[in-house]
Amino acid sequence: MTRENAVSRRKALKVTGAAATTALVAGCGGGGNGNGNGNGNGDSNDSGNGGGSSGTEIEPGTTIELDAQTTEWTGIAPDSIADASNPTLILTEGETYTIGWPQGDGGTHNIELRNDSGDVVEGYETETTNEEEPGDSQMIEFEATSEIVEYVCQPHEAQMVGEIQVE
Ligand SMILES: [Cu+2]
Repeated sequence: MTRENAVSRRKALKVTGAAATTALVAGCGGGGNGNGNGNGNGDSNDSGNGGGSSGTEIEPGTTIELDAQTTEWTGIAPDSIADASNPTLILTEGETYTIGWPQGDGGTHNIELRNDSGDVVEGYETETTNEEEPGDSQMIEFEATSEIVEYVCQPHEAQMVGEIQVE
């Protein structure tokens, strides 16, 4: 199983279906021809990606809802990110999504999508507000591009920050 760790995290996340095959091949050592059929994929979700580094694939068109807590973004929807702290989102390049926070803790928050230089991408940002139920005013519709690497609350950028991986 150590061989599996050599696979880059990104690739491991991307090819969950093939992961079983990879492990099977790795297990064959030098002698085998590695043509196992790898037909079991029932365990491909959640089991292999330990720690806080795993991401969640989000269906194109999904509205991603977060709860703006001063200490973190807490996932609300879809169910696959419910209750997760600063969930890592895996999106498909060129597809459209909506992200934002329909509820918060009354602190002053916004949401913005940033590139790896820390700059807002394509004007994808909202005005800060301390409303607890800001509704659509804190929702952003955006196209997933490889430029986008994280979603951030500007006033709490050290705590309220989550990774976006576009593939
Ligand atoms: Cu905030």
